[in-house]
Amino acid sequence: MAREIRPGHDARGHRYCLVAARFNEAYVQRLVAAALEVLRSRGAGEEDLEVWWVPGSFELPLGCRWAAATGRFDAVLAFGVLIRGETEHFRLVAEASSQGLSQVALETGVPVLNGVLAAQHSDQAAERTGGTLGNRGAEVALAAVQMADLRRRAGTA
Ligand code: DLZ
Repeated sequence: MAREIRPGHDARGHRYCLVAARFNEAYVQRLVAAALEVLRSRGAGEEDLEVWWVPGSFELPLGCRWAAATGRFDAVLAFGVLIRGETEHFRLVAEASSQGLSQVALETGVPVLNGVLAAQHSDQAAERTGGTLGNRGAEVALAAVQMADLRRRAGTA
């Protein structure tokens, strides 16, 4: 019988760092609040939760890298909201942020979850931060709990 490892949904005994971008902060606050709620409901204690704020989504990878480098966290969650504007900047920041986050995860071995929302307009951001389409922060937090658990079970933590 093959050894099968399925991640659990228990956050007890795991530490999480939420790195959040202040740009479009009203929406990002909602992602962070939903993520914290999930982590607490799954058993994470207040002493196991930290929230670090960076200026914008472009700065998220470096903030996450610093968090991962402390060795204190079982998972790092990045949150930002990009709203398409008139300029090319939206695409550049979105790509840099997404690529940077996966690079940090692969280089450090610490799970880095991508909670950056790229929206066409503010209505779309509202729908996905506690509106009609749920809250992306909650989904990302649940994925973080599973990755932290899998990492421990696999013996790589
Ligand atoms: C500059 C900029 C723009 C135009 N749009 C956003 C955005 O929609 N969401 C976001 O998180 N950050 C944005 N930023 C800021 C950049 O992420 C970054 O903080 C600055 O370019 C400074 O490096």
